[in-house]
Amino acid sequence: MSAKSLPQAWEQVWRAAPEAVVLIDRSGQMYSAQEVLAESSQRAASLAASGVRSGARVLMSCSPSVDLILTYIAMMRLGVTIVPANTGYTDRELEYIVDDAKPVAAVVDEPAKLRWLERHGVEMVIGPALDLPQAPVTGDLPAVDATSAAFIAYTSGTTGAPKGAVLTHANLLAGSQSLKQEWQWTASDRLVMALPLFHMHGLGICLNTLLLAGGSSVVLEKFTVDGVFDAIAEFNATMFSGVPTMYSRIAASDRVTELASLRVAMSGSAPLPISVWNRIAKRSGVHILERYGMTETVVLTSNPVDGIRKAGTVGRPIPGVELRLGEGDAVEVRGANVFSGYLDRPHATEAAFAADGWFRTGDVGSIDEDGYLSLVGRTSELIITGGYNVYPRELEDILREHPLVVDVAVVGTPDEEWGEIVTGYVVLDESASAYSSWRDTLMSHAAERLAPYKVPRIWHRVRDLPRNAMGKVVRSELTPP
Ligand code: MLC
Ligand code: AMP
Repeated sequence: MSAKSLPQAWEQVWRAAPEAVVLIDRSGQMYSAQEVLAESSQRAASLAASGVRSGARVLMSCSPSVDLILTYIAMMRLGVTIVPANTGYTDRELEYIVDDAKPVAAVVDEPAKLRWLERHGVEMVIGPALDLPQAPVTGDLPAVDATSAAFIAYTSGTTGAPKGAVLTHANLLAGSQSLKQEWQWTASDRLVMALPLFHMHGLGICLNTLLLAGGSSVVLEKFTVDGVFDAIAEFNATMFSGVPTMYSRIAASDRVTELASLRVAMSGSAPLPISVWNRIAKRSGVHILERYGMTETVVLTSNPVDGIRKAGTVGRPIPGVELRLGEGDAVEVRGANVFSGYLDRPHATEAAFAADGWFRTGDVGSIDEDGYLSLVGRTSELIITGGYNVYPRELEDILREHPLVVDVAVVGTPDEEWGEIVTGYVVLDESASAYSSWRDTLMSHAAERLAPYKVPRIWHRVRDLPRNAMGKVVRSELTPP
């Protein structure tokens, strides 16, 4: 029987090969398919007995661990709607998501977050090991509804405030099925996972697909170059997936040659600089496979596993994805992987789709004679730093609240390691001249309200901001004084 949802497909894979290794923690402890199945059934039973049932929304914000993955699998099998959230979010950012998605429960690993969520009315707040009373496992879990929401993943889309992109079980299954095929992912593959498990890259692209392929994963709590190479060597890994900042650090390491032992190394979430791609190719012979995805769509295009990988391109549409260039070369897509809309935001959802139903990605592209897509720009002012998205508007609004700030514009300064570095151009109040530490003052103001990766690292004090006739800041004309 062909599966209608990812958890159903995973179960079929685990039942067919119960002895296969699925998860490996850093100490080398291995978890087989039957252990994953039994443990996730147990956790699903405990959750259900505690009142978390199919359709319940559960916030998930933890650093990566095998324990977290077992709880995630249990929630997916139960039909819970998962609301992933960055562990770096401040209370203010978390409050927005809690108010918007109204989760009934939360899985978090920081005691301060736990207490904060309890105070904010989330009924059940638990750790990733699910410290709940054990409940008896009674029979198989009912199949989850393929049209129900599996993730509500917050993203700002092309503009405006964060919105919850609703991805159904059918969307996630379609995304992983086409990736499995495109990357020829098999049960003999072993992935080194060093990505956060609260964004599409780690969760929806890597973890979901490796479980579907029946492969295994070494789970690292944090990315370090040595940690990744040690895990590749110790556990004979075949795959690694990272963001460009990780590859920039890998390219600078003497161990870069060790990439050659992998079957394939993938990059995504932000543009991989051609210089980094070339340096890795020259030093290790490895051609990094770059692909392009989005929270709303899982993966859209990929360079090939067999065939020519072109640096600076994101390859061709993967199976099941249709792609076209619309007006102004805007990238538009269609496919079973594309999300169903933003939570409770009919206007934003309507604006995100063209009249004939194609999703507007907000990226601008060009397609070469072999059909490879290059992303040449964005229709929004989005900044991507180290694979995380930063929206200038959110920061500008917060900085404007500070009495020292008369006017402000936030842009990305190109950087080989981070892709872009968040940079603030500020017009300061006259009184600031007497203030030698205005930078520190503004940085603390931002850091109290926003996740660390959003805080500008570069600051320029300017007399005024270049504006067009409409009064809009002309970002392209912003240059350091
Ligand atoms: C950490 N810092 C960042 C940052 N990550 N600053 C800007 N941008 C980032 N991305 C801050 C830290 O808080 C710290 O601040 C300082 O930088 C140095 O930290 P570090 O130890 O050098 O950084 P590290 O912890 O190694 O983190 C770098 C990283 C991480 C690349 C490993 O950013 C990361 O895991 N990125 C992956 C993001 C991701 O998963 N994106 C997927 C989105 S899904 P201080 O002040 O303490 O010094 C998507 C769809 C798709 O886009 O297609 O994939
Ligand atoms: P997110 O909203 O976090 O899912 O980020 C999605 C955005 O990341 C896309 O719309 C692109 O702008 C960008 N992106 C993802 N992969 C790539 C890539 N390989 N090259 C360039 N940009 C990318």
